Amino acid sequence: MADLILYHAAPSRSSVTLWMLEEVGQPYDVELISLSKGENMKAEYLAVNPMGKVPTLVHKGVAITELAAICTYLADEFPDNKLAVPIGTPRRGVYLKWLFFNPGCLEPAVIDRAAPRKDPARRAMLGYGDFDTTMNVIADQVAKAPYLMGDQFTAADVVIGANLRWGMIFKMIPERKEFVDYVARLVAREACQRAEAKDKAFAAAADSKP
Ligand SMILES: N[C@@H](CCC(=O)N[C@@H](CS)C(=O)NCC(=O)O)C(=O)O
Repeated sequence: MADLILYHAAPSRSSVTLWMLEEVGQPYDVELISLSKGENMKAEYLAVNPMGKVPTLVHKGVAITELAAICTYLADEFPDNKLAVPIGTPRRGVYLKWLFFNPGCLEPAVIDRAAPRKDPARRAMLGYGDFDTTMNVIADQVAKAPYLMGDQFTAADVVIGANLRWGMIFKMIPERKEFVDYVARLVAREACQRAEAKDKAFAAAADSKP
């Protein structure tokens, strides 16, 4: 058994970590969790992730949850493919900003728009401020350079890029040219394509399971 085990539902947010594992290139095993059959709420899985959510990555017996944390961890732990900006430069701070921007701003902005509150919250109360500003900040960055950290592809592109990609597919994020071009650069990556092919096979296997 590999040191790394991904608890995964195909396709779901854990597909982001599947892509990240392909970028990292270390051996890993996958344990498929069926959300439709409620396997994520069974005691056995709750012992691994008490939130009952995927992904969970287990590394050497230690469970790590939250996809942005998992991607940050993998990039630091396996530095050979230069998917992180190392500690010791202010660029590291900017890199972390983008990793936190997904769960802190992009995802809540998209979900709030998809499931609006009865009484809209004031801009100042929302960590992301407003939807359009959140989108503009990302669009400005990816229009300036191929990746969020300039010429360096990093874990931040996996986290934000995957969200933009799925958000556009589900019509929850506007198909702006900046996003379409950026996502096309990401999808062209071999690791992303490998992850996608594996995910399709995982989904088919899950469908045919009784
Ligand atoms: N904050 C978590 C969210 C994970 C999440 O919501 N995963 C969904 C799949 S896309 C899930 O496990 N849903 C099952 C459920 O809540 O019952 C992360 O970023 O990893």
